[in-house]
Amino acid sequence: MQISKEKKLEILRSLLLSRRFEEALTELCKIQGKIPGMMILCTGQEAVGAGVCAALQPNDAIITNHRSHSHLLAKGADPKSLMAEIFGKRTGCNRGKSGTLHLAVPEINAPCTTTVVGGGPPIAVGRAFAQQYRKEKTVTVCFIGDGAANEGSFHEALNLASVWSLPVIFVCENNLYAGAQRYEEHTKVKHIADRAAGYAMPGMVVDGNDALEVYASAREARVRAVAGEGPTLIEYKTYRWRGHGENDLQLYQPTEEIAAWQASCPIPKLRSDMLAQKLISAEELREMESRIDAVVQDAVRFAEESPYPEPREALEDVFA
Ligand SMILES: Cc1ncc(C[n+]2csc(CCOP(=O)(O)OP(=O)(O)O)c2C)c(N)n1
Repeated sequence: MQISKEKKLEILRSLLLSRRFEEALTELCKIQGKIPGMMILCTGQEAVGAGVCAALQPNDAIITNHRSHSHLLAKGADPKSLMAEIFGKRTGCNRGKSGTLHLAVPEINAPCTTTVVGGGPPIAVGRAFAQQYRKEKTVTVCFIGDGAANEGSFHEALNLASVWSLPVIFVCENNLYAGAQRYEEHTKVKHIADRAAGYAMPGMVVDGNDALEVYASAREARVRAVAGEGPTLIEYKTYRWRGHGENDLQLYQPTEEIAAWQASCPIPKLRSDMLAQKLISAEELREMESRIDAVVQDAVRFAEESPYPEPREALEDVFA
């Protein structure tokens, strides 16, 4: 598949932004009391969010999970309001009510993050049904982990999406672990994507650390979905470099395994390919990186300087 220079630049920018954003969070988390709640990072697996979202249009929706930062940034969330939300500040995208685990950014069609494992697929089916009913030429992407693919809700959602030919793309980020459980301990099939056959939909197994492969596969699934040909299940093989959360000592992840996956980091791969093909010069790359550093520093400053909500604000924007 031909991928334009502009698209490759967009994907590289998105990868770098997500990595820098989470590097900042990794450091901030070490300061006691700085960031409330549990911190769950997607460092190492950013190529999935970057590649998939680069294949989407603004009106396409994403339903994401607890490991959401790269998905939301790649879909176009404002780093400042995302960072402020993660800090629990009033200027955050959810006015400090969601924190990092329940981020919602409706203006980019990311209406909900669900941390209920397997909670996303039924919601995505509902969203895709609405898109089909309104005859929109749009799709919904549902991001889940490998552990979520063992929840009953995942199977029911795939079945219904298939029966109704819904424009939904189920994206499984297989990062080899669900909490502290290794893939082989919780799943017998070699590939999660093998399960697509049971629902008469295409299943794809793709290198999740190759951002361009990710983009190409998601684009193919999107073309099918908007043509009315129904859902696709794509499994991206990747790896999380950090623990399940930042409080996790990762004792169950062999250090050699982490090092091996770090050696196939998606960023240097795309960066060196683009340099070799003269799609970007070393100078332009340095400029891009320093612009992204500045965006992240600005976001952190904004979050730090923003006020916390007042206690009474807890009662605003709630249904009852
Ligand atoms: C229904 C439900 N069961 C258990 C949990 C606790 N929990 C949170 S994340 C997680 C692991 C999920 O693994 P996976 O789906 O592979 O996603 P990953 O964390 O690897 O991105 C578990 C068990 C939960 N949030 N919801």
